Amino acid sequence: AFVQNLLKHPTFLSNEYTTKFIDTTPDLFDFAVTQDRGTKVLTYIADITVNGHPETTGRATLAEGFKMPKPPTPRGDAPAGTRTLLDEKGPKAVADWMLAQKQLLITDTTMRDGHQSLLATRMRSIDMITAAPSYAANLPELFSLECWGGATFDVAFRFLQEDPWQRLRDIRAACPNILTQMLLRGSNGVGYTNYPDNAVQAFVKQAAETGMDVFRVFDSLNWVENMRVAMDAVVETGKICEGAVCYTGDILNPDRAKYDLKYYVAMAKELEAAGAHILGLKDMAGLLKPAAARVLIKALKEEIGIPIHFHTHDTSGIAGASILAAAEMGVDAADCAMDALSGNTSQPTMGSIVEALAHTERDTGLDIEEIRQMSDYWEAVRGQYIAFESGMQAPASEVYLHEMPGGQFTNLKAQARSMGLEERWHEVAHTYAQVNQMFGDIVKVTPSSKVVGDMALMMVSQGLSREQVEDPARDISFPDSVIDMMRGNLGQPPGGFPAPLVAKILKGDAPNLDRPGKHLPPVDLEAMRQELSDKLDGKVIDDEDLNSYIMYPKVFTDYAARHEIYGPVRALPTKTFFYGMEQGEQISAEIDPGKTLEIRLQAVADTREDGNVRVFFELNGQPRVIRVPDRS
Ligand code: BTN
Ligand code: 3PY
Ligand code: ZN
Repeated sequence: AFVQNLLKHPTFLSNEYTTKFIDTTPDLFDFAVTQDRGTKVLTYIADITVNGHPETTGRATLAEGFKMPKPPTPRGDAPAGTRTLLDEKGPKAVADWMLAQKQLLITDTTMRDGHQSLLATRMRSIDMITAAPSYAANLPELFSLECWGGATFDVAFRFLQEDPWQRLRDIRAACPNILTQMLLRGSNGVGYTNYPDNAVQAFVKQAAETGMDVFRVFDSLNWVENMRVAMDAVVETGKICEGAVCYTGDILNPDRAKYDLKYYVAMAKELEAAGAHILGLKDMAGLLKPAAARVLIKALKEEIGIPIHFHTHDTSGIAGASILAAAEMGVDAADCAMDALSGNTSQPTMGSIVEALAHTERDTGLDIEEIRQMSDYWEAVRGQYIAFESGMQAPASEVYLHEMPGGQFTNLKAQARSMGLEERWHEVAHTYAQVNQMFGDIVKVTPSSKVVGDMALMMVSQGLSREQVEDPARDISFPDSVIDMMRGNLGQPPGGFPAPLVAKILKGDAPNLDRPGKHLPPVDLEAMRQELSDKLDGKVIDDEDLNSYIMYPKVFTDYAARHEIYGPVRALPTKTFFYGMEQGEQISAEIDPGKTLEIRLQAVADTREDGNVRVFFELNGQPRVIRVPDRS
């Protein structure tokens, strides 16, 4: 009834229909949904086949002769790995083991930062879960799989029409022996704003229950005070707390004295004292040059007693050298991406780091042949996401000027393009650097990086200079995110924000200098559960749904509404999800363990006068006709 209703709705039949229409037309939901899941999935395929996917239409399309990605065959059962150690002996034992052994431990970021930084975070769960058993059997020497958190959480709901919790649960089940790892933005959770303490605590607890092992916790202004709630919550779960220092500036450059060696060592000590099992060194923009890495890692190894885990980005093209330098000075673990999803704004290339360290004291113990085979799989996977490639052709030293995080770089470039500023990209980059100085030289990482980006785009598009923005006599309409940050809603950077600028932006209002969470009332979890249930026709709300709703109320309910129409589209192959099906094509979609839909597209009829198209399928051998509006 719902879909019939939807298909007949006048707005739906016009060209104006988008997902927004469903969200803004609540009367569609006045009718009980009776469609079975097979019909829902066919409705999705029919719609995409007829009308195209809104995100891939007009973009580069799959290469000729594209073949479905096939993972390497798992060689036997999953042997014991790092996860086994955590399960049996706990987080402290993992940290001690990291310190005690010689090899450079490697985290694979392909399933999180790799695609976040190269493919706008669009990688779908099925492509990860398909590879997970091969990781478990063939690459059990990996320290961890970074596969969750950062931007993956909201992108899954918003753009991929799938549930990130289910992704985590499935990866966990398919790869039980290697640690899973996530990126947690401290009090900002996996969002862009500070949440009440109990929301952060509930989220961490749920993530641990669903399958997360290593939580890399950071704060976007490097304010340890604002990390404690999240760090304590992780420690409470018995999982591994990696407290991260975000690296910015250049410790060897006397002109950037604000973030010098002493600053980083002091923050590392604070994190160790705060209960971190591991110290994360999070170089989100790839600014730690090899010589500086040598100095920094040497000092940290001397000054702290917990293992050090180095994360960087290859935007400049020499981040691999920084990893090797860090390895030489005894860094315990480093992040790499599988070759096919490495380099440029992503992490350095795993196979090359493994080769570079082979037959040295820091030999990673990873099998290069297994890496090559796994990378072949990722190469085929990447081919499916060609519509989301950024077009970045080469590494660039300009990153040392603008200091944009790898995950932001291509995004901001796309944003600049959409504002007609594409030819002025280098100006945007320069302005980004000026805004950073104007804000007092701050750490730039989600969400503070977004604030700097918003301000830079605004200045370039309005032709404003830093002097004009700072001029007390000149009226400036600042972006909301800038006002919010100056109010103190993301916390405080070292030394605070420049007082004259704060006064101008807040028009004399006093900023909040306390930890933002101190003044946020706790969320009433059970009231939120009830509210969500009411919005979803009395559905029983589990803790995963509740935590999603707390983090992203509208994103989650929009997802849930679309889920009613399209069903478990997560089970579709990625090619089908983005491009629909061809006549005569047959696919399988396992919508539950053991429950598989065999789908064959027979024909697409001509559009009728009423604007609808009939799409003829065979579903598990039975004919099915689906009507969808032609909006193409
Ligand atoms: C998305 O939100 O982009 C992913 C879900 C799919 C949206 C479907 S695709 C067909 C229809 N047309 C739209 O513009 N949105 C829905
Ligand atoms: C994120 O917060 O998503 C990041 O990747 C920051 O580097
Ligand atoms: Zn990163």
